[in-house]
Amino acid sequence: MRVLDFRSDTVTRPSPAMRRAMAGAEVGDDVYREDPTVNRLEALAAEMLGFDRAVYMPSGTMTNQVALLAHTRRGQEVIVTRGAHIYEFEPGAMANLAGVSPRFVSAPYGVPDPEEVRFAIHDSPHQAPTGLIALENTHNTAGGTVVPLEAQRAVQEVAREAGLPVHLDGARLFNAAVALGVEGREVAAGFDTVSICLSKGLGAPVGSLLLVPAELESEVRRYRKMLGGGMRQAGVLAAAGLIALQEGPAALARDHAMARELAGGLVDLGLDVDLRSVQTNMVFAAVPDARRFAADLAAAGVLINALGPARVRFVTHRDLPDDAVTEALPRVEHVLG
Ligand code: TLP
Repeated sequence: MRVLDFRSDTVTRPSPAMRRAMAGAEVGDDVYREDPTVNRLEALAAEMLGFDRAVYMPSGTMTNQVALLAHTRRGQEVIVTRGAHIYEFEPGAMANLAGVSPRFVSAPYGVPDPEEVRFAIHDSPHQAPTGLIALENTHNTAGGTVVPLEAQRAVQEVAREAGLPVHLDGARLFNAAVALGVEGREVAAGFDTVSICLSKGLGAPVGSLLLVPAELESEVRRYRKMLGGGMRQAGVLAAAGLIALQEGPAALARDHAMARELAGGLVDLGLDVDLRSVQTNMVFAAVPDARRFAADLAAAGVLINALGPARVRFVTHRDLPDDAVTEALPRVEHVLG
């Protein structure tokens, strides 16, 4: 039986072209800024996304946490959307490293209400002062949903009035861009820093980039080194990252179409899927016992993740065969009995 892995787009493996590029990559010591392949990747990312500089790091967790370190002081609050990855899935790093606490705002479909954000900003002797506002696009736990550009701009405006920086966790920024039919730089516009991941739907084996203004670069490089992210001859990885950045975005529309097909099929089987949330490469379904459902489905050769007691997530990606949905649905039907 062929195993179909819908757990995450992080499971994608480097393509043969990536492996060839990795084998032949020109390298140097990146901590001295002497790795030509990393330098090329950083320059390309900065150019594509309209920023002064990009800094290559091992993971999206590191790019997010370095951004927090660069923007905030200990004891401050960071305004985050409910369910944001930067808080939920980055093992308490926010408290442990930057020493900041989250102030949650509700965000149906990943979209916060700017007035709620305005109200969440604190600047009084009685409350922790706000240091940063962080958005996520696409918003993972909201369903892989797209935050519209106007909604981003509304929050940026509130931040600007309050003199606060805004960070975007754009781990799947190109999924948002493809769904909106715009260039990546339009999704990245107006933020002080943006994190993007090459290792998800774009298909690189490893790597994320933090997009920064020139004046933050040296501090960001220092924090990267402090956290153990000075990777020396990282060009062997960046070589795959270059292909991911150049060729990955155009391939994402297929993943999105596959997610829509899967969502429709799951609904036809009687599963509870909010179709309005199926906007990119994720499908969340409500089930009575998520762990049990995921385990039963794994036994049938379909891997998914339980993302709540009664919520499972399917993620589509480039390593799934074209007929993955056709093959998966009868197995889901079998598990549903
Ligand atoms: N997300 C992973 C898990 O950690 C949940 C996944 O399978 O979706 N921001 C967002 C929005 C993410 O979804 C992720 C990874 C990250 C940051 C962290 O990236 P890495 O795994 O490179 O540290």
